[in-house]
Amino acid sequence: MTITTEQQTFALSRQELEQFERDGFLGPVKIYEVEEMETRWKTIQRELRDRSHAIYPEGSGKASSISNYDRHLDIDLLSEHIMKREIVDRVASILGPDLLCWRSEFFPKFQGDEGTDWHQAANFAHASGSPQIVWPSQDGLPAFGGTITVWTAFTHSTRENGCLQLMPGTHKHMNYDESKGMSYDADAFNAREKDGVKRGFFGYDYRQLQKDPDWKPDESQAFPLVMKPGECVIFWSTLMHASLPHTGAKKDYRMGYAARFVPTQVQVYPGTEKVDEYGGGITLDNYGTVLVSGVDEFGHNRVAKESRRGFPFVPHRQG
Ligand SMILES: O=C(O)CCC(=O)C(=O)O
Ligand SMILES: [Fe+2]
Repeated sequence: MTITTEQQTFALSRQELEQFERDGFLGPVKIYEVEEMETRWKTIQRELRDRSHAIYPEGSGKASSISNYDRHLDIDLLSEHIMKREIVDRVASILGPDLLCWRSEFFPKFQGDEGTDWHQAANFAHASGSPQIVWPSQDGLPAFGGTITVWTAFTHSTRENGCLQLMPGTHKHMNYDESKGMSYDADAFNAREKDGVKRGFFGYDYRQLQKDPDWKPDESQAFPLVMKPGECVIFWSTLMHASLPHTGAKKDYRMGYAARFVPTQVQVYPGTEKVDEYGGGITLDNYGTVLVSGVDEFGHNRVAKESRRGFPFVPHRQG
């Protein structure tokens, strides 16, 4: 009798990889059954309110968008989520086996909320002014950068409740310069229209970062990504992405949860102790990256071995 110990992996096929390279995204990809996601989300929602183990204190008002970062470091179901083979194996196919999760965040849209501005992010200096991820330079030139984002729909995501929009194939050229700086204006929330669509960037106007102030995103290239609860989309943060405003019913809110990954050679928050953005601030005293796969031969970053509630972060082995 032969015993097979082979474990299922979720590595991308060659065809999927080619598609990803061409389009800059892949999805929707099912991670959880709808019912399972709905059950999980109920528990997560309850646990989110308990900040006793969260690494950042609660932000007030608009700053709450920043204090909802990194709850994978204190909520077991989110710790488990960012470590899920269904996610990690796929990201490892793109970035290589040695992988860090450096950020997770919630993206809610409630009734009446504006859509998210069109944007691209390479080093995530856009709001704080300091690069949050820095790739090693290549041939003496600064590397292009970016992170792989896995955005999972925790609720239905529809045209009416503010689903994501993507522009395929736009991930290799940056239309924005993240070092330009944007001005924060809490009053601008839900107050601006851009080409007839209510949009903003959580208190900023992403158009301020345009390399060419006269340029406009070509909306004809965009398509809305409708997703069921438990489905995710995997995309380069340098892909042109946005979301529609929530024009639907009150009970039909949408909740996305983005987990962001980089290979271990990337420096996360280099030289940064405090991050000021979105009208709030966080200190990184309790922050750590999570090694979700492989080994860290670089030692650039603090790596959390377990969550704040003792969930063990045991990296997966690829291959
Ligand atoms: O969910 C949204 O509206 C925006 C998400 C986003 O920009 C991201 O995940 O990088
Ligand atoms: Fe984004």
